[in-house]
Amino acid sequence: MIMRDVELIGIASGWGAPDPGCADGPRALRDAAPLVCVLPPRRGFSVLLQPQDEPGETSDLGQVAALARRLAETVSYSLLRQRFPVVIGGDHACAIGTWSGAHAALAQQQESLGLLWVDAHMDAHVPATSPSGALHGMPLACLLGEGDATLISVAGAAPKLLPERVCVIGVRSYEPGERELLQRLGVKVFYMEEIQRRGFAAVWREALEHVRAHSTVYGLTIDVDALDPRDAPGVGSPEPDGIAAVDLVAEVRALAADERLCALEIAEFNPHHDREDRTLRVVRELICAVTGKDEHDR
Ligand SMILES: [Mn+2]
Repeated sequence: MIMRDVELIGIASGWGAPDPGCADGPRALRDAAPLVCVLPPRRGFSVLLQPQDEPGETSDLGQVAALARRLAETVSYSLLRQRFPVVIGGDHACAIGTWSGAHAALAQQQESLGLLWVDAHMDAHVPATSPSGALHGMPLACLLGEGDATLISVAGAAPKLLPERVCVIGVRSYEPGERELLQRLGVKVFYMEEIQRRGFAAVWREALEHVRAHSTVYGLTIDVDALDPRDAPGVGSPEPDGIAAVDLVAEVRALAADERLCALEIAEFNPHHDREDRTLRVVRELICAVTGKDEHDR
């Protein structure tokens, strides 16, 4: 199991998404039964970052960039103290902060950062290709050094990720522009169709081996919408026919023994769309799985 202390970091922001409801994800998780696998009863997040301005006071981009800088500092500090950060979004624009911060800390230690990106979408738009302009559709492009100058330079110069160190898994909804970007850069994408054909475990193993072969340490970012909406309906952009929650939880549990896994991020949990706390339960299971413990262990 993970031997480092787990540090739970919440980011209560929906500024990157058209539906801001996932800002309430961290609080919904905190207010549910205590996460005894990670935290003593009633201890909440180590850090819960919230937007400092009211809607309308600044631009979405200003808010997202300011939060990304604070999150990057928090994650970087956590890693430099040998902790294992678990970031709970918030919309997936939080990935800009999480992995820019991880990159900054790891570069100081002469480590190279890889990333497994589990998502129904590619999150690889730049402003020119995005039909909606929503920033939660852009974090992977930003981390690869493509897009808005403010966002790509959070916590240091771009790029934070090299294309060969990244795999995207579970994709089934995207626009041509972002597909072209990932193809041009050479990022490996495992579509849902391939997962259905070969099985999740086989595809996961290949993606993991690819990321491990090209980096010294790696992170895992999970957009909850990668999962099948029957298992995880509490998201802003549901897409049918996704990954079975039980499959992903099993693979995350297997990673708990890997010292090269440096951080976990779970984004886009929107409690307002949840049904019977299904999504809440999956998020809790994923957090406990990465610690190698059960929900009820102490
Ligand atoms: Mn996403």
